[in-house]
Amino acid sequence: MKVLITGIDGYTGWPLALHLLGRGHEVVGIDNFVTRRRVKEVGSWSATPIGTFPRRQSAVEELLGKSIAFHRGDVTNYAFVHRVLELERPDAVVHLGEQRSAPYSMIDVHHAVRTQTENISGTINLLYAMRDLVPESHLVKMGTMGEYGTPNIDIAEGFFDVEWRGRTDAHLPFPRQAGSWYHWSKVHDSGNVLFATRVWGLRATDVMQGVVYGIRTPEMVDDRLLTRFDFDEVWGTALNRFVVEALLGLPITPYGKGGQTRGYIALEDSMQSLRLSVENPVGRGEYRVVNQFDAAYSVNQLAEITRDVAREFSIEARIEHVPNPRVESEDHYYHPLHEKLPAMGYRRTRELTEVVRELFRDLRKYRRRLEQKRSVVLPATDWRKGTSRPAELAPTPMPALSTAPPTPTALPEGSPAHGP
Ligand code: USQ
Repeated sequence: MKVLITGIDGYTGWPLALHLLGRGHEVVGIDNFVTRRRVKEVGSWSATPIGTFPRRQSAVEELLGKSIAFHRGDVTNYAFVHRVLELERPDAVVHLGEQRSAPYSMIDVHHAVRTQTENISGTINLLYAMRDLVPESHLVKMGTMGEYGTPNIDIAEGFFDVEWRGRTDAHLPFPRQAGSWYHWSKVHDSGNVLFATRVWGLRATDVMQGVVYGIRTPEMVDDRLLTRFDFDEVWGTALNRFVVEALLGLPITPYGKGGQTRGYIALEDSMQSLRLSVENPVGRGEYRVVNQFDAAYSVNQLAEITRDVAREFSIEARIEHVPNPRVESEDHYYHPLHEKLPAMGYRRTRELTEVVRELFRDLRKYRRRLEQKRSVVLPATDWRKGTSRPAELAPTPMPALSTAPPTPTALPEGSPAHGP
């Protein structure tokens, strides 16, 4: 299959490209390198020193004997999206090219508006271009388990049957109660994708993914093939950050009581899941929701596992509950269903503790890079205040939504030279 990945330069986009190539698929990518710039904006960088995109492409050619076609550009630019789809005519589009950080969206009004404008308009652009150019193609859209929030009942896999005031309705969307402007942007996307499948008969899978952890997949046979790894308070996620905190001698930081429970999945198994959704497309007009995670853990459990594994590496890590910068339940019921991926053949391959060991082993190598950014690890972005360290997080102007003619899609030699 020919698969277009938007956001191919990112934490999951890059390993997905390697994984699909390894399974014999043809891969085309889009990225505008905005995550590289925004991680810099908060004063951080990837723990792994990832190369420029042309270097990544060369490494794939040299080490794997495969090639990745690439178009540098922004999915919020409709002309660009239209041009790429017209040229490439993919069988599937995996849409990962969105602003993915909840804390980033909560920094201030500019970051909130930017998150929702970019995420929602990028998805609508893709939907229109797919309708007009590749109506048979299958959209695999990255959503989030965070769309559902933490209700006091089991969480359905997208839809459920409801009985109310003596009447029943089958297959109503399960209620969404997101916890950040970012998570709400995914809720709005879900409604828009569902609508497009109904009115235009598009095919779509909406992936409700839990928190992803880990640093490597089997295709990363050389350091030049590693993916980015974020650990700062804005771009890093819970378990990955806990390992970095332990390595740096900082306290491991469950927010508040630490009973916040989420679904988690290892990077490698996230790749397996996305591939299965791509390889098992839905029919025309069908909108499938997949809950993509392996098991639920509270942040207290993750903190304890990290502390215990740290001991194996002779590190005495300390767990310190810090005031919760977010507004969220810290002690709640959590039982989401996840039955569709196993029905497609999904099998968990990575145990969490084993991946935590791998994180300690791999990250020791990048300790100096972590040390240099230790000041941005501890929490700072506060959900209630909607602001943070102003000097470092000054909002940059909103980019105008482009109506310009198609931009050149070829990557000029050496142009995306942003460092990690
Ligand atoms: N948390 C801590 N201490 C920390 C960091 C996080 O206790 O140092 C807590 C948070 O308060 C939250 C939980 O850990 O309750 C998860 O937070 P997170 O930062 O790991 O993940 P989140 O902000 O929810 O977002 C991440 C990804 C996002 C994806 C989402 C899946 O950044 O792109 O959509 O995970 S989910 O969490 O299922 O919504």
